[in-house]
This record gives sequence, C-alpha cells and structure tokens, in this order.
Amino acid sequence: MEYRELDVNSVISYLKSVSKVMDYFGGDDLKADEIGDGNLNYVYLVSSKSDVSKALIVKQAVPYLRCVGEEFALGRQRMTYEIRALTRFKEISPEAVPELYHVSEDMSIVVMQYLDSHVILRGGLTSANRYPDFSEHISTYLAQTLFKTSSLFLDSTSKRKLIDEFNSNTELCKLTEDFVFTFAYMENETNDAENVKNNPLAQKLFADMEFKKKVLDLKYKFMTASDALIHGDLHTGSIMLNVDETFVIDPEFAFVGPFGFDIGALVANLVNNYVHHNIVTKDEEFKDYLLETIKDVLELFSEKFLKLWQSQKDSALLINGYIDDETASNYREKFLKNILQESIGFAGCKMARRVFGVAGVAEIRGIEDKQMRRDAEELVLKIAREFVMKYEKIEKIDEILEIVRSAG
Ligand code: ADP
Ligand code: SR1
Ligand code: MG
Repeated sequence: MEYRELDVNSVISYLKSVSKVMDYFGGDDLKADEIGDGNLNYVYLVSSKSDVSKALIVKQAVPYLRCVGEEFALGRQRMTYEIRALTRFKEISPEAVPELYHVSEDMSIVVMQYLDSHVILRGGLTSANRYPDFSEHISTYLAQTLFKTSSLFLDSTSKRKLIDEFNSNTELCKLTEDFVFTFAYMENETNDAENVKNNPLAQKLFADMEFKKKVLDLKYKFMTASDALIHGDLHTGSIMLNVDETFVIDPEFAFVGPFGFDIGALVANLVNNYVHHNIVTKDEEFKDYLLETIKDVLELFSEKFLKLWQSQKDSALLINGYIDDETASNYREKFLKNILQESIGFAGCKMARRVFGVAGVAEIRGIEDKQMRRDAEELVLKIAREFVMKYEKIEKIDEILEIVRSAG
C-alpha cells in the first residue's frame, strides 16, 4: 500500500481494510480522536460509538517533526524502527509492551492496545502519585531487553544481524546527537531563545569547557557503542502505568547502542521530577520516594542483569571454560559497575538538555513562576554537571543519591 497521511476521518476508512482490527470491533460504528501529545507523531484513539470500552490506539509517523512543523523534514521511516523494536521488545518482555494488532511499514503505522487505565509516568509523578511495583517492573524490562539483545546473550551472528536490522535508524540517532549532546550547550537556533537571551546560567553553561569535553566523551560513546538494543528515548513520557502494570511505549529511537543510555534517561527524568518537587511542592516525603525509586531501579537492574548473565552458558563474548569462576565473577562485577557509571554520565546529559534545548519537560519548563523556574533550572544544571563530571568515579548507588540530595 502506498503511504498516505491519515486524519481523524481517513484513519477509520484505513482500519476497515485491516481484518484483525475489524474483528476486534465486531462491526461497530467507529469514531476517532487525535490524542498525541508527543513531539514527533500523530496518535489516534479509535473507539466503538456504542461501547467506548472497545478502543485501540493508532500511531502514524508523518514525514516531518510534529513539534516544529512541516518545515522540519524527518523521514517517516522512523516508524519502521518503532515497529521492529516494539515487536522485539514484546518477545523479550511481553508484560511491558502493549499488544500489537496491526503494523505496516508502508503506511508507517502501528495499531496497538489502548492503555485505558494507565497514565504517563511523568504526569503521575508530578502529581506525587506512587507506583509501588514500578521499580520491580521497569528493572525487569531493562535487564531483560538489555541483556537479551547484547553479546552477553546472543551469538556473534545474531548480534550482528540485530545491528543490521536497527542501525540505519540514522535520522533519530542524529536527533539525539544534536539535541541531547550538542545544541543545548551552545548558541543554536533550535534552543529556547526566550530563556537563553540575557541568561547568565546559559552563558555559564555554554562557556563551560570542562563540562563540554566530558559531554563529548559521552556523545562519542553514544555514537560508537553497540552493546544492546536500546529504546533510545526512555524518559518518563515513554512509560504508561497504573499501580498494577507498567508499559513502555514509543521506541522509535531504538538502535543497538550503549548499555547505559536507557537507564540514564530514566534516572535523569526521575531526578528532574525530584527537582520539580524540591522547588515547587517542597514535598519532602515525595522527594525521598523518588530517590528510593532511583536506588531500587538501579539495584534491581544490577541484580537481575547479573542473574541472567550467571545463568548464561555461552555467548558471543564468553564461552564456558574460558575463565575460572572467580575471575568470571569479578569480571561481571566490574562490567556492571561500568554500566552504572556510564548511565549516570548519560543521565547528566539527558537532564541538562532539557534546560535550554528544543524539547523541554513539563515539570521544569512548565513551571509558571519565573523565579521558581530559574531556580529549578539552576538545580537541574548543578546536578547534571556533577553527574557528567564525576560519573567515572562513582562506586556505589548511594553516591548518586548524595549528589542529588546535597545539591539543593
Ligand atoms: P511520540 O512518538 O509523538 O512521542 P508517543 O508514542 O509518545 O508519541 O504517544 C503520544 C501520546 O499518545 C502519549 O503520551 C500517550 O498520551 C498517548 N499514547 C500513546 N500510546 C498509547 C497507548 N498504547 N495507550 C494509550 N495512550 C497512548
Ligand atoms: C526535536 S526531537 C525532540 C525530542 O523528542 C523525543 O522525545 C526525543 O527525546 C527527542 O530528543
Ligand atoms: Mg513520545
């Protein structure tokens, strides 16, 4: 089928040609609303007119960047990578990925389960809601997806095939290179111009060569490491959950990249939320809850990743009998420490890019009181800088929490 851009009317006629979707709705009359709040794509909620509990999500990529407009061309082929990643992650971590009803690379479209009783994690945390099983769920997702797509699990041929399948996601990798690792730390037309203008905080950041050199190291790691299939944009807007279930959506930035990037994205967004509560609500208990969540996610991830690795006999990296048990155990421990350190370096970049860069986050850029927003931005940059400058020296998770606690 030839690609065409859909709207609230044509999406319904398109779905009429998809038998699995029609079976789901059982001949009911349908209605559609556009509910997308993301930066890149269009998302339609299609539901039965007679029974609104029957509903599906249709997501289509358009050949431009939605948050800027048609003048910012961006290949719709990004949906091809989202489809491949959703499919792969669904196989590996089925409980964390919505049910897929239909995918079409030609139409750059995916039809999936409507998460009707779930909210976006960012909003939930900003409203100080707690999710008791979140750390358990997301650490399982991270350990499973990162381990099972790495050379610690796959054989050499499968790993290289995985790279072939994902590493032409060039446009979105370039977006990250530009917006996470570069433009937000220099004068650039894509930045939040109003905020940059006459702002001493921006001038200080843009002139901070020590910070920028460290960011270059992390950018280089992002550009060259092929550790595992990563989501690539795992901020708290890519997680939908309720107290029972946690789903990861929106993996269009997926590629075979560094182990620490998804973990870092998550930590960064949890810390940004901490900053929001530190400045705006001053809710000490919720701040502690966010720090505990970071600690739990990191600890549980390490435990689960290690367990998967210990039970793996042969892989591209290590075959049975190559080293003795004690050497293997020390090797694994050091390997996991490297992942933790690198995650914190990436977390620093993922926090700092949200201050002056193109895509702000609601809990910081959305703070209405000007002074509070300025204070929040200053604190984000202070913590981000500590993360970026010190990540290679971090030995224990508590040191990360201490950096956050002592900054504000
Ligand atoms: P983008 O790629 O543009 O960032 P997202 O995949 O993040 O798009 O989706 C945008 C929004 O659409 C989400 O923030 C969420 O509100 C809604 N959404 C996406 N997928 C689902 C789903 N399966 N169920 C319910 N809402 C969804
Ligand atoms: C201009 S791209 C904006 C951002 O939106 C996505 O969610 C990614 O984080 C990307 O960097
Ligand atoms: Mg999104």
